[in-house]
Amino acid sequence: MSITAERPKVGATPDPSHRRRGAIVEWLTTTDHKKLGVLYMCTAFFFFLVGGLLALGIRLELAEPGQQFFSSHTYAQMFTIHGTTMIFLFAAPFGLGLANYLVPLQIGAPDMAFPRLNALSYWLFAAGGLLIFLGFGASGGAAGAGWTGYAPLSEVRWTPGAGIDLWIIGLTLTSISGILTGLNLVTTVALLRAPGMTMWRLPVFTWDMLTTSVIILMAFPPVATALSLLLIDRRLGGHVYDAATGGDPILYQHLFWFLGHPEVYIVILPFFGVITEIIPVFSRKPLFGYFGFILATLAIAALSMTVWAHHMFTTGAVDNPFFSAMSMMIAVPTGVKFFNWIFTMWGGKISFKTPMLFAMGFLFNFLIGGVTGVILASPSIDFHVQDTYFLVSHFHYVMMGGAAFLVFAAIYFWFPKFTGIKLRESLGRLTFALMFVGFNLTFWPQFVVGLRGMPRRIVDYPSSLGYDTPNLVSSIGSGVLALGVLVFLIDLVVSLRRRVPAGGDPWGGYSLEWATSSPPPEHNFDRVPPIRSVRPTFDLRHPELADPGAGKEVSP
Ligand code: HEM
Ligand SMILES: [Cu+2]
Repeated sequence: MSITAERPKVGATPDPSHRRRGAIVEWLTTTDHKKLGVLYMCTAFFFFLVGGLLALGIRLELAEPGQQFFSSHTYAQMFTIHGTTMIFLFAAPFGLGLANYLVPLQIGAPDMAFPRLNALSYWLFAAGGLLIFLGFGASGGAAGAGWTGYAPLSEVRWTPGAGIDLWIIGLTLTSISGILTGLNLVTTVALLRAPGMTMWRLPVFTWDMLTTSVIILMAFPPVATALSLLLIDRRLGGHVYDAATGGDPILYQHLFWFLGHPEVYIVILPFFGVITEIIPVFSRKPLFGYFGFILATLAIAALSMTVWAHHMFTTGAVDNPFFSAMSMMIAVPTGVKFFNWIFTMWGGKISFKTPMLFAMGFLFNFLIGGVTGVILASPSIDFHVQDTYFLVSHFHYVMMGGAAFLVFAAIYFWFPKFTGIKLRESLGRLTFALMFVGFNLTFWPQFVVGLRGMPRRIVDYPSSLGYDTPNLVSSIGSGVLALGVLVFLIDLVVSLRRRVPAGGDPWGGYSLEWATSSPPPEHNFDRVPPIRSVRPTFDLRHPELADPGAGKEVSP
């Protein structure tokens, strides 16, 4: 099947400034999934840098006891906007951006099902992010009620400024954006797969994005509802969360965490997909247990909708044993995935390139994040460490050591596909080393201070409680981590300046995106290769090795 179309030749544009303006307009008005994917990823990464600067400010303040740099009011805005940015404007949208770029390529489609809706999603996300940051210019400053925005703290009586209103509207826009992208991805995978691309031949990343999209469709509407009701309370005289007039603040927590917990999986599942694309390629082996992996993904998705109230153990208003048991059960399918990854590497010819280094760093960090999660799922322990740095460290092991490490793995792996050029391997390894050491230096001490009782969300702490040394180590670690990110930015600049062409398939990839040029043409494929297994590009390279059973149709 050929879907080549000659692009109409546009007459030569003589004036370079005219051409540059033309290129800018083209990017701003694009509906091409690859361009939108790049816009998403660049915007999300920009938010990572801004959120990271806020984190450095926080660590600067906490390096020593005594209040040195920020008022408690400013500090509250910093951790709130840091958390909000990292979760809603960086980690989740980066996964969606990657999906925008990769899913149509991986299934052999020319674009997403609804290209214009796709552009709308991106612009809603960008506008939402902008609104949240505009809060810094509002009277009373940006939102400061934590990334969870719990009522009644976020009610107008306690936080009257416009920062929270902008935060609510901004988050609602990003929620709508997420819902539209979810719809688009589900439709694309359902309807636009190339001939031969059955469901059981979908690359794991695409499977994980399909699953993530379904979670998005279930979890985002409740949070948009929670936030809209909060806005009604704040500005239109509602009393939904106001206990004094018959409202219920616990309702806010239910609605928020009905999204909030699945959000963790909206963040992490795309990156489970990323690592599962990377490990087989760099182990020179097919994925161990494809079916088991997909089933585990579906099980995680289903369970993730049933655990939200483990964030509410201490309210006394939920069924703790039920939510504890469901939370612990998630460890089982997650453990299945760990075995998938480890047995794929087992006996493989591992090549320790930068994407693989980040993937292995993830395995270490995420294991610690996961195990401490099971510990926290026990209500009797949670009662002790709720709202301490133990929890802060736990979720950073999942989000930063987990998801963000795989953002870097994904960038190093697919950058050659996006741009046609390679990043520098030496700088990549240095980035990894600094980030791995810096990350663990930052967050391991937080387990220690957490167990010693240090609460989160405080601008200062007394010096007599054993908090000083771990906090200092943690702040130094965050500097090392930042240095790692800086080396990455240098790598970007150096590689874009002195270009080393990558070719269509620099790593010996397995999935369909490696079968087209780098970057791919506007319509993605001049020819979609025959798809007879989960590794069509591998089959193309090694017809002699193609799985003898691979020609058989496996019905979806
Ligand atoms: C770049 C490295 C990072 C550092 C050094 C860092 C540091 C911190 C610190 C010290 C706090 C605690 C503030 C407090 O409770 O007083 C915090 C809170 C938080 N961080 Fe990070 N963080 C980083 C990356 C991330 C990432 C990648 C995510 C998520 C994807 C994230 C999500 C959060 C959230 C949700 C909070 C809670 C905010 C709140 O209490 O409302 N962080 N971070
Ligand atoms: Cu949770």
